Amino acid sequence: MKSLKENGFSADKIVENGNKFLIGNGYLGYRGTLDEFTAKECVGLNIAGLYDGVKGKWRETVNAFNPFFCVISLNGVPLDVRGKEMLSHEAELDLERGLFRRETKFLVGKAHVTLSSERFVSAVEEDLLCSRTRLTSDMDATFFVKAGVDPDIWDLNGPHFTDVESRISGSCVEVKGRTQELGIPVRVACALSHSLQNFHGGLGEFSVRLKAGETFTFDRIARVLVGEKVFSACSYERAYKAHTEEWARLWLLARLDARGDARAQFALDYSIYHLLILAPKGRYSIAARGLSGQTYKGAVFWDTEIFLLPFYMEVLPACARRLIEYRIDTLPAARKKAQDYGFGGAFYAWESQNGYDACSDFNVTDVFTHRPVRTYFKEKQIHISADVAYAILRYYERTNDDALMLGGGLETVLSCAEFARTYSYYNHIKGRYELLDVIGPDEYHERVNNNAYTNYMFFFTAKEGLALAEKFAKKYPARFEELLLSLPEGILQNLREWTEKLYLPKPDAEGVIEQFDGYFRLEDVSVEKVRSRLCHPNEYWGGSGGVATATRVIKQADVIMLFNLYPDKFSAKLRRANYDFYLPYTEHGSSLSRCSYAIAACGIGRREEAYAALLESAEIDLKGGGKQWAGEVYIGGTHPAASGGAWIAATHGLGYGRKGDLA
Ligand code: IFM
Repeated sequence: MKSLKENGFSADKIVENGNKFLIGNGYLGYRGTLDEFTAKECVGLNIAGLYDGVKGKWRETVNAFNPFFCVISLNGVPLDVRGKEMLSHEAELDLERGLFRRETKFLVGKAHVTLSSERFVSAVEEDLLCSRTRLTSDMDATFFVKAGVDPDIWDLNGPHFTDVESRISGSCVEVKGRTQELGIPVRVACALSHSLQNFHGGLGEFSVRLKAGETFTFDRIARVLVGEKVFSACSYERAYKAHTEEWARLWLLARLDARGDARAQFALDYSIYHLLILAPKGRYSIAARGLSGQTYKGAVFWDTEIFLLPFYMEVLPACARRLIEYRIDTLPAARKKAQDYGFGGAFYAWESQNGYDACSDFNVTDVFTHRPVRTYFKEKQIHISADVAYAILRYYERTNDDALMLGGGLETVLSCAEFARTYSYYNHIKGRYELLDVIGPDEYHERVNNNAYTNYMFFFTAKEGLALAEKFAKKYPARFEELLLSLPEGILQNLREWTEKLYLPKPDAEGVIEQFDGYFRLEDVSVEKVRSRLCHPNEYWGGSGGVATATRVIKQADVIMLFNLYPDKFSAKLRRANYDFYLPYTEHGSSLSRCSYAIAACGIGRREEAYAALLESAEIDLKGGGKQWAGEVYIGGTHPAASGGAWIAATHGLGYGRKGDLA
């Protein structure tokens, strides 16, 4: 019953629809492209947690070889949506079953031909994906089918494979290669229901003679095999049954009822679909653009902990645990990053690739000079460690999972607090600790002092971490003593003293908390005015010389985020004052922003504003919204954080309300 359908074909929408019609299973994501498309049309089969770097380029996730390439021709005319012969075309994303379908009608000579295909990435077996193609004609005809595993794949910063080889054995085709950087073997093997001839470079062909009205069916069962895994085939029907049964189970757990509001219902269903196709199956996490491609290097940001985790905690707790484990697993890397910069504790990667910080020193390219622009996200967006700790604390609050806390959770929280303590300066004149030279969630203002979000978040991290330490010391004294051995001596006492003296910016006379020291002194100008100063539509607004840098205009919710995460620590009056103050200055240049305001609006009784922002967030990928460029860097793809944020607003905001706050 729930389906996204689109009629007609427009070449301009190829990239957008690749995102919009994405299918996946947490590990693999197959873009919503058509069978006859190749790398040029951004066909992508993205693998979670598998990274490769090509010399001189950004390291990013790897796209596997394409097992579903297929071009069918009649009398030398390819059945291709882009040809003159195309009569009608419909693409469908079946949200209920996690299936992509297309049906295209062609007129070739006098023959009316219908080509339909359906594909899914198995919700049960992480390396499995299946496709079924059907062909009918109203006249007797002989078709030529070209298919196999296409080694020509889309990459932003590839090619990622060397030693690419293909082979065929019976009706099973295989293309294999090794990743350039680490030499990891990756094979895509595909069992076809018809044997290929003239096999070359992963592709081959066969012909099929059809009588008028007869249907030809062509199945492909493929696996993406990383490392030394072996291929095993199965029937399309069996895989389909297991897959659709699992989707039925997932929807039983995840379904939300929008009470007859069809638009909100569909937008939420679509958001939930995207969250379900990202649910991790192994020890990897969720990238900022999900499995839609290599944007943002396929790296994991704070998006996962702050915007996605709540969904998994409620709907798929085992996945939530995996997301937390990912951060525990990468604690050694976070400790190393802290050490490399001269600090203690754990400084998490701003853009994590299995712990390695993929964030470049030059994350944006200037549209005028085409030169890389120095950004300081990696060194200064220290709030990432507080965000990781926050996620662990909320997970524990929800689950009471003592084993996880003893198995690294508590150590991580305390290490994150310790990092902030060692990062801070003691201001001898003011008699307080300060966090200087940081970047808050609003990335347009770099290297600021005492960002309210950052200071408060670390304060709460330390406070909550200490309270838990006390609890665990009593409950598991021997284990706790052992745990202390992996932490710096005196950590608990040091953190206690630090929290007492850490500077927490207080509201001004109007009840507004200044985003960072000196923010109120910046040019008081509207978002529209700043926009009017742009000389190029893709110009970067922040950094040292951006149009927003010297103004109050912010990229995304910042102080407001703090209230969303700790609503009970700040009165509704205060939250209202800050919402009214900061909203007009917010450009929403990040897809994390609208949903943050939706959540905030829920908490202060602004139901209509909340509803509008929730819809904007939930519909971002339906409408192909969100910025596509940061300077000259492509940042398009799906927006999981917006989906997760919309879900939070719907369930914790509009759905249930917040304690005593809704007017
Ligand atoms: O994590 C976000 C960040 O807050 C804003 N820039 C994009 C990142 C990935 O979504």
